Amino acid sequence: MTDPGEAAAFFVAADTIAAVTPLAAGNVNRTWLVRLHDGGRRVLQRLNPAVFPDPGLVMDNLHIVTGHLRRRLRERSTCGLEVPRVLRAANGADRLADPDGGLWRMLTWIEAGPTRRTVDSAAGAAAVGRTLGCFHLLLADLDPSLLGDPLPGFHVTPAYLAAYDRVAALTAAATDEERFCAACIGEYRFLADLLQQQAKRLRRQVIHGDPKVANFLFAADSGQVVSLIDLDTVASGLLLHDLGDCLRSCCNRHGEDPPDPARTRFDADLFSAVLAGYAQAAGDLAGTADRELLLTAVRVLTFELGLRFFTDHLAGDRYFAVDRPGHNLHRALVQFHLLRSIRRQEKDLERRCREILH
Ligand code: GN1
Ligand code: MG
Repeated sequence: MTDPGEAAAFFVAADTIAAVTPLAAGNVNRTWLVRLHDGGRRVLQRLNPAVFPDPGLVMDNLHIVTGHLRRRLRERSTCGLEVPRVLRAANGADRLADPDGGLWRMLTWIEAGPTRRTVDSAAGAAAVGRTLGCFHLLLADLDPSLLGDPLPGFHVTPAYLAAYDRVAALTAAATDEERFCAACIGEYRFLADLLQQQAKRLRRQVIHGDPKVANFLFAADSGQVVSLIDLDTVASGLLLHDLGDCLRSCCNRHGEDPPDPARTRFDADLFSAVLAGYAQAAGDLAGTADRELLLTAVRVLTFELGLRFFTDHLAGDRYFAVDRPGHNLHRALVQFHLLRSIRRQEKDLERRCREILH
């Protein structure tokens, strides 16, 4: 792999660089902060070729989406979002391919407080909801067919289930925790087809694809969200994919990697706050069928992520970066406990949903 210092020096002159240090990592790509001698900051990223089969396509999508967002933001002052800019090297190149198939790029640095992996107040949850609503509204008139598919099969839950079934047929659950996950998948596998079956009735447009809490940048000094980052998965999708994923992330106060997965709970008050914020910003973008199936989407996306983590665990941790053996199993347990917690509160959550998104 190209050294991050070398990659940084492709985009900016080597003698302007003061330091290149790793930034709070995602589960897939690697990210560095580049500090310049003049005090400037840049973001350097390497797109993981093991996950994105065509990283160039990801870059092309990024240009289309950020360009559209900037144009619409100039017209609509109610949504105050900062949009990262793709920077170019002196020779005009916006990307650097390395010999291992990875693709490097440099983006502007967006000034914000530290990354938050969880939301701890209704105000924070409402800010997340408003930002997602703004994001969807700004992209509502971008033709989805202009974007390529960065990750074929992403959010195709039945395909994840089929992949799990193939892996599980070769690797039997061996521990109590693995048996718990396998039992949850048995219990909830009916969820896999529910969004697909209704897809024709649901709103499809350009979506984010990965709107988890850590991708919302909060200002350091106010509770406001200043940006929604990590635009590698932007593509044509269902509004409910984003809403389901955002809610499963936001309403889990202990986060995706807590000490004790069994204590994971789905927080109904945060759920209400995200929905209220979303409705305030997005108005009636979500139609009748989207509103009817919203809680289903939260369950499907929670199930899907549990399934993805557990399958990766059984397959030898090939997709998600791990810190330790069993890390993906631990992450899967969290999602399955979250799913059970949603089940226990289903009636109350359905009622809240009807009241807020009438
Ligand atoms: C991955 O790379 P990161 O951390 O932004 C994953 C998402 C999952 C998320 C769970 C391309 O996101 O789908 O929801 O982990 N992204 C991809 O933390 O698979
Ligand atoms: Mg991501």
